[in-house]
Amino acid sequence: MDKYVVKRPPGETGGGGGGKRPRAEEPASGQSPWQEIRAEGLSCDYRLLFGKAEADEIFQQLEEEVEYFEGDMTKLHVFGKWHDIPRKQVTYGDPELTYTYSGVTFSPKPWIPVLNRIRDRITLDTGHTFNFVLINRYKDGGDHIGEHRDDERELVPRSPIASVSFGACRDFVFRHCDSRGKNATRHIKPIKLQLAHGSLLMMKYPTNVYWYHSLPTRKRVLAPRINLTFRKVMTIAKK
Ligand SMILES: O=C(O)CCC(=O)C(=O)O
Repeated sequence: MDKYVVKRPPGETGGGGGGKRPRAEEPASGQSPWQEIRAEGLSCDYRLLFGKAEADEIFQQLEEEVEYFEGDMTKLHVFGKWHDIPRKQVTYGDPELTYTYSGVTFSPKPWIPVLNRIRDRITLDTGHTFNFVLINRYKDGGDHIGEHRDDERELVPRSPIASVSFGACRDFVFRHCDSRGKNATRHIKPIKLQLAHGSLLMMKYPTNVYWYHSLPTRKRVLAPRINLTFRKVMTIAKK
């Protein structure tokens, strides 16, 4: 199977039900209907969570209030070598939590009001709660994130990841684990989405078991983008 499906609720007009690249229109205010993105082993839901005016305001607040990691925290350990990450990054969350990503263990900074505002909105909208967020800031289309899965051991098994985006609309690509690189055993088409300003992508189980995702470089994109992935991390009692 190399097809995926974008479903809209019955009666929904405009855009049809099988578009390949879900790109949300911008309603004057508030939310758009959910688009269900389904393929073998992939289950995601996408919608505009914030209308333009609110998304603009939140983007500005994030720019003013989020403090990104500096120094050694801006490096990644990949195949035995340290690299500067091609974007800015930081984690916020409940005290005591830690999260290891590409060889680096992150301790979250304490929650700030703008992050609680976004987190509360996601919970209101989806019923899911989150205790941790990883924030990535891409200054322009040269900044990117390589193919990976969000399958860290610290995550609560089967919990969804809520990915909220502000700023420049960027392409986001899912690739099935059997269809990667020279050793691919199957030909499953990648799934390409565009993540718009104020949008929410819910990545549900088992998406991160079978599918890698990336945000590729896009030289024509000149504006910044901020992405926040809200996660549920296990709290382990300290001895
Ligand atoms: O910026 C994005 O949309 C992707 C971020 C991401 O892949 C991650 O936080 O794991």
